[in-house]
Amino acid sequence: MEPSQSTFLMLLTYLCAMVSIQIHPTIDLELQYGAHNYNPLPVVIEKGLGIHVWDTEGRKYFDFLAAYSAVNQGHCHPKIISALTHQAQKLTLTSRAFHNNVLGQYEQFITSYFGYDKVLPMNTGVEGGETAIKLCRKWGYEVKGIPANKAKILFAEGNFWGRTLAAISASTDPSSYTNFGPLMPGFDIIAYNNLSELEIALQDPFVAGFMVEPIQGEAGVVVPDAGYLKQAYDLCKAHNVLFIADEVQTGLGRTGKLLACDYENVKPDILILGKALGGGVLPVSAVLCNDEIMLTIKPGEHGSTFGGNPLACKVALASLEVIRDENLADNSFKMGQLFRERLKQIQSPIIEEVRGKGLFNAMVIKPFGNHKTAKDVCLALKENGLLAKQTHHHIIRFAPPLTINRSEIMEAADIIENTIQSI
Ligand code: IF1
Repeated sequence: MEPSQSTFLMLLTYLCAMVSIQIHPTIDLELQYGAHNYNPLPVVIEKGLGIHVWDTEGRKYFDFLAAYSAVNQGHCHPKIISALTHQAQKLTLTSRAFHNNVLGQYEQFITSYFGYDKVLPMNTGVEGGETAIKLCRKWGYEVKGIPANKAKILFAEGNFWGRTLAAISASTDPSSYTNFGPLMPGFDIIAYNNLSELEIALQDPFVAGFMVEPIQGEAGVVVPDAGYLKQAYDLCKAHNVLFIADEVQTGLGRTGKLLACDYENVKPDILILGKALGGGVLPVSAVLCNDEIMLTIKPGEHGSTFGGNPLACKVALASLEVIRDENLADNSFKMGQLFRERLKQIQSPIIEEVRGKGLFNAMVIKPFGNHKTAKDVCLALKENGLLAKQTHHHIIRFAPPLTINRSEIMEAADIIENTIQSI
């Protein structure tokens, strides 16, 4: 976004706040009393169930963002809500100072489900990323033998894994890191989907890990070439470097497989999960790896107040059982195929590309009218009963809950076509 545009937007926001224009009482309160760290679509949601949400006026929408893939199981899934409410009336938080009767059962389930020796439970996705980096560095020093404080971790251009100082230190998006410095050292950037750049970077013996999204989400659902993940993994193994998969957004069925890495039978050395692990009701993240890496962290060297709390564990168990028992990955694959085929039939001069895997899709929009962008399409979609969010001005992400069925996905595609044609 140009500085002048952002200044104008800020001015407009403050003007609304100052004169308290009644856009909507709730929006007004947010403008007046909340940080202005988001610029949401002008819709106030009051209720969610399955693939739909309703605003305060009772209007119904298809939710095609699913809270950035944190609601893969659909809003307020009965099994997940039941797990939440039952546990909430029994025990919610003990901290890790004491054991609780749920954590071990959850850890056994999730490590067996994904095939790893151990799991380190955290809360948000970015804490999962931070945890993975700490494990990778520790392993780099204590197992690989990298000299103290010399470890490097590679990231791909266009990566996004959260908002902490470490996450923005890896970012290549100025809006993520400008004026938040000094940034964290030891992070090197290579082009995404570029094996020769990776091979060159891996010549450095101080590289401990390569952390990468199997499909880049925030960058605009950027799908790498077939074979990239497997060849990147093999290159990392050839140089004794850990392959770290950030599946916070692509995992848990979103791309049509349980994990996006499954498309190439890649088993990451460190797997990061988040978002839908909490079933859309609680922040739950997890870092999975085998003992050689996980046991480099000793008691007292990492953790968090809420990490592994019994309420989150019960919710995560239910969230994973729903994904397994309702075959959500398979449904994501089939509905995604249908959806992309349907969108590709839309004849419009403003559509540049439709891409994705499973129900993780994006439409690239050419600027149209007098500098109208993807945001204007999203505003029009909202008026027609479908909520989606643009990323980087010209890309619309379409990512509904994975429970969507054939008639619903076709109805949603009709809304998208009618909206595009009406613009
Ligand atoms: C916001 C974006 C998506 C992620 C990947 C880790 C995290 C995320 C691949 C951190 C989080 C969220 C952040 C959220 C919006 C959303 C987002 F637009 F910001 F970039 F999905 F693409 N790895 N992504 O996508 O997980 O700490 O947020 O639980 O900041 O508004 P988190």
